[in-house]
Amino acid sequence: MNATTRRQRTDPGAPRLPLWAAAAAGVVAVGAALAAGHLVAALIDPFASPFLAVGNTAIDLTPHPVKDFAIRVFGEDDKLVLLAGMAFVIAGAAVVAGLLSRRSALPGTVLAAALGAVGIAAVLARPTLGATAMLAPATSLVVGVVVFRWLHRLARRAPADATPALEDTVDGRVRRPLDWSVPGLGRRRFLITSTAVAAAAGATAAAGQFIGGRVDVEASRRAIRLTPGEVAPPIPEGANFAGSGTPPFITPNADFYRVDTALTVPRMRAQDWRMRVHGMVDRELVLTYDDLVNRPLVERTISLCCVSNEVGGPYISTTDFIGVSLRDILVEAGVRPGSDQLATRSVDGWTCGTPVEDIMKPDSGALLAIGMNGEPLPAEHGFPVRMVVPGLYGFVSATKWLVDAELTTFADFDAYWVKRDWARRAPIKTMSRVDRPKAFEQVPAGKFTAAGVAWAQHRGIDGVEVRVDGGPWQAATLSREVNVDTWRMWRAELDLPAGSHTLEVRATDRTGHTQTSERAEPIPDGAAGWHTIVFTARP
Ligand SMILES: Nc1nc2c(c(=O)[nH]1)N[C@H]1C(S)=C(S)[C@@H](COP(=O)(O)O)O[C@H]1N2
Ligand SMILES: [Mo]
Repeated sequence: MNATTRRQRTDPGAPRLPLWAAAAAGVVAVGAALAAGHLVAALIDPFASPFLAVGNTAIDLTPHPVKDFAIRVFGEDDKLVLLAGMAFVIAGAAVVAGLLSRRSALPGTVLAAALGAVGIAAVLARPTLGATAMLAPATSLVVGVVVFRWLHRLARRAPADATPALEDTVDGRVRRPLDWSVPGLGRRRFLITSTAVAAAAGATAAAGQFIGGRVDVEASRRAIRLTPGEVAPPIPEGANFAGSGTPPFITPNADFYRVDTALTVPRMRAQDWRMRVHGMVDRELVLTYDDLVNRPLVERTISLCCVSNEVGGPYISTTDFIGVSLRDILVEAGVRPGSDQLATRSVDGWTCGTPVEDIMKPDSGALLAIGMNGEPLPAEHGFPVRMVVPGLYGFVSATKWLVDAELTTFADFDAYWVKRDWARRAPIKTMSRVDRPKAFEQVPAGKFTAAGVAWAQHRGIDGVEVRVDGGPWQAATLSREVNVDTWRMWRAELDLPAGSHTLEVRATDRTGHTQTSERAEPIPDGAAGWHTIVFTARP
């Protein structure tokens, strides 16, 4: 580097790039960096994509009140909102990197490298990624820095092709802002190059997306036929109150609630699935998908629900799970005395801890589930294999994309949500919900049928009562019980004078426990209290 260029880089009087060219260099370089990292990741492990790794790490680091808020406000779109927000922040950082570099490429280079370092840190923080995964964010860092400096140099050279007026030069150097209004060859070269780089980045990202998604989960699902030896009894007449405004007894797979920390749904083919059962066992087992299919398959109707469900919330669904007895598998492995926790891990690194006793009870109903409503599990519900333990909230029992099971103790291991202050043990609380009327609905005064659902999995619902405006409790009619592990519908005939009303509901389970009015937040072990609806009867 000669003395003139050195002076030019640090000299505050040096000519400056136009704003738009500086910003474009930043944005195009960062886009190219992300795209290159995404493509390299697709060849190694799609989770190593710096963009996704940063997103997944953001989810893991988000304090639970924020996560709760995101789930409440954005529901199942929360991940889309996160990705869009990240894209916005990164694009903003890229613009800033460009704008700080109107004279010298140094600030932008440092910022591009810093963004790359964030990607590396995020990939390092992913629990399931090995050392080779680091290639993806490292590629991003290098591509970001190189492309930024290249475009920056092109941009600075551009106006040099236009001959500056004599009065604008001092010591042969241009002293005014680079005049890009002169449509010289150089300006065109910068525009064409940055557009080409942007297009190449788009194609690279698309290739990464395509290659990363090449694991053909749908073909693997389609090839599977599940024929349980023991089928679930059909849902009896009178179990379903859907005509009264409650959900259908069996939730269609597409409507089944979804809660997980996975930014992108893990994609694994059944033929690639292996699960090791190890830890405090007499015999380690390694199971394949064929091993499961060749065991006795049972079908059980079970209501799954999420600990994050607010009183009156939607995170409960019911399905016919098909699977093999988890108890039988643990019996085969031989659980050593002293082991009180089954620690399970998903392919994306999420972990879960389940009390061994809840699985080993002869009537536990715990499954390694492979099917839902006659089909192989949908990818977003854990294909190929997940766990289900009736009576426990999902975060302590329902590992999706399950790949590892270790017998351990509660003293020795804390699972994902336990590390984030949720409870170690979390049986589902007895709960009831009003589905009709809806909050603030206007209904005709006079005779009106209110309806809803109640659940107390593994204990069973024995009664539901409602009361209007704090009056006497009135018994609701219950739907026929399917089994103690599913929800039960209720309905109640009301006689409503015109005006505003409050409707409250409470359930009693088969242990004789009645829900109390005492409210509890979902954290740490599930919401409690009476679902209360305010509505209006019009004359
Ligand atoms: N791998 C993995 N499994 C998981 C989770 C997760 O975040 N990752 N979330 C759990 C929680 S909190 C619940 S409530 C259930 C939800 O299962 P569903 O999405 O099939 O309804 O999955 C459980 N299994
Ligand atoms: Mo959950």
